[in-house]
Amino acid sequence: MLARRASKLFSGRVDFLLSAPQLKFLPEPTVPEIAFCGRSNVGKSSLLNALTGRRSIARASVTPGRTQELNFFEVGEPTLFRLVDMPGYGFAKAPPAVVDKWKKLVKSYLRGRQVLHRNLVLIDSRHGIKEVDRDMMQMLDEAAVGYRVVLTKADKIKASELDAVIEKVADEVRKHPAAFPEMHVTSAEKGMGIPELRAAVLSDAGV
Ligand SMILES: Nc1nc2c(ncn2[C@@H]2O[C@H](COP(=O)(O)OP(=O)(O)OP(=O)(O)O)[C@@H](O)[C@H]2O)c(=O)[nH]1
Ligand SMILES: [Mg+2]
Repeated sequence: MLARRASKLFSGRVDFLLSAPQLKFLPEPTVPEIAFCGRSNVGKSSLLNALTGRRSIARASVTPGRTQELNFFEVGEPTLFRLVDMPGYGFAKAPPAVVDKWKKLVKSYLRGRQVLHRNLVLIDSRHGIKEVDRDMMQMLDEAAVGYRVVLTKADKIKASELDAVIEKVADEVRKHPAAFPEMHVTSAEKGMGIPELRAAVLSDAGV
C-alpha cells in the first residue's frame, strides 16, 4: 500500500544534501525533485520536517525570510528523490535587492529544472490565497509545472472557518490549469494530512 510504503520511506534515510544560494550550485539533476513554495512564514520548512518526521532537518524559524537558499534533502537509500525547501516569497521587509535575487533564483529553478516533478504551493489556512500566491501560481501555470496546493497551519483556526477557507481556495484552484484539483489540508504541528501528503509526494516522484 502506498501510504505504508511512504511512511516507511520517510522514516528511513533523509539527509540534507546542500544549500544553493545561486543556480550554479544546484546539484546534478540525477533524481526527481519535489519543491516546497510559498510565502515567507507559511510553514514550508515545518512541513518538510513533519513529512520526514524530523524536528528540525529543515530550519523552521520565527523570523520570516529565514530560508534564503534552495535547500536540497535526499530521501531513500540509495536516493530515490529530493525535497527542495525554497526561500519564501512576498516578504516585504527584506531589502529589494535581496528579494530580487531570491525571485530570480526561484524563477529560474522552477522554469528550467528538468527533474522537477511537482511543486507544493503552500497557503496559510488563516489567510487564504494572496496576490503573491496568485502570481506564483500563474507563473507555474505558464511554465506548465504541475503543483499541489497545500493549506498549512490548519490547527490555528476553527473547524467552521477552515471549511470556508477550503471551499474558497478550492474554487480558485480549479481555475489554474497546472494545479491539481484536489487540495491538501495540513498541520505540521498536529500531524494532520501528513500521511496523505507523504503518499502524494511518493506518487509525484514516481517511486
Ligand atoms: N501552529 C502551527 N504553527 C506552525 C505550523 N507550521 C509552521 N508553523 C509556525 O510558523 C512559523 C514559520 O514556519 P516555517 O516553517 O519557518 O515557515 P517557512 O515558510 O519555512 O518560512 P521562511 O523560510 O521564512 O519562508 C514557525 O514559527 C512555525 O513554528 C503549523 O502547522 N501549526
Ligand atoms: Mg523556511
